[in-house]
Amino acid sequence: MARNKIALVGAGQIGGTLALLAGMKELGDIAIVDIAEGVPQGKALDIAEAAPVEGFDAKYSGSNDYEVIKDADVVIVTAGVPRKPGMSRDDLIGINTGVINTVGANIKKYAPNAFVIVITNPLDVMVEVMQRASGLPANKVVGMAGVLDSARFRHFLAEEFKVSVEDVNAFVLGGHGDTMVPLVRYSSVAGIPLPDLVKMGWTTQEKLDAIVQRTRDGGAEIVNLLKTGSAFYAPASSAIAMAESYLKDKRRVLPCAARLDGQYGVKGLYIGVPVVIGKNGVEKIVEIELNAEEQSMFDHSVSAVKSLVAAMEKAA
Ligand code: A3D
Repeated sequence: MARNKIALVGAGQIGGTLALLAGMKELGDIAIVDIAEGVPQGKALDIAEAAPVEGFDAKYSGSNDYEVIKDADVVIVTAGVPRKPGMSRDDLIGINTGVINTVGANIKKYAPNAFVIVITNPLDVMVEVMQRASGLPANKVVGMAGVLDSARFRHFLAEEFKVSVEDVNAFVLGGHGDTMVPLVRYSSVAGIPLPDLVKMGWTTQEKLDAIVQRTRDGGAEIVNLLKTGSAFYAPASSAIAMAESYLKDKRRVLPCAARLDGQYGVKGLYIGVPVVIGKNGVEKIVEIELNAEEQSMFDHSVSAVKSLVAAMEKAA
């Protein structure tokens, strides 16, 4: 039985971490492509040499030629530039649109049956560019952001409550940016919703509001600490969870940037919503009920993403 093939476009900080995690989880063989000469080859060889020590089997190949991604089952895209301190994700739009157009054309040529996960920022717009450039159906092209944003929310909540991260569930909707909508009402500890935990005296509304804001600013917090790039360990873990759900047909319910077709009153726009990921890619978009305040935050996020798409179309 042939192993699955995972292609990684971009061999930078996230790409290298993805390559290690995919191998350690034995998700399949790994092909890495990047324009930087020697980098995909070097990372592929370095990780292949870790495999005997860690005890996993995966074949690694690295190349500057897109042919290496041929017939991949999953393609995870991080090619492009990350932001530096003081930059917003949106400042990356011009340069990364060109990169994603090239990557999309190569996915169309070499891996037209793949499930494609985009990580390059500004996320909600880049996943739109990818779907158009690759011509793949919208259920096979998604963006990674919500798993990361909700992981950050879960981490902060677990610290506040002094409980295991495993018992904290968190929900984040909307675009990946300052307008993201952490949904307090749908987030819980062992099934107990956060508003109930406030009533139970586990935390205060002020502390919860501060955690929500820290979640929104989670990416910038890491950029300011690292100074030379953005987060990469947690983004890589998050994309691997999405790839694993597809490859193993787990049907996990994960927040992803998916193309809406009337759900939440939005049509033809990629934005973060809970989806079921199984062997056909996005198998279902989960539409939850929002109260007036949540709906207004979501609408605000939708307009922010819409104006970015318009800016991308104007620049193209
Ligand atoms: P970095 O370490 O710079 O890696 C990017 C790689 O892309 C580099 O190795 C480049 O050589 C390569 N590259 C550039 N242009 C091309 C091209 N045309 N074809 C192939 N490869 C190319 O960045 P990173 O890994 O830290 O981040 C990658 C992207 O992910 C950036 O756009 C970040 O902003 C984004 N990011 C998104 C999230 C989300 O949650 C959505 C989180 C963190 C980072």
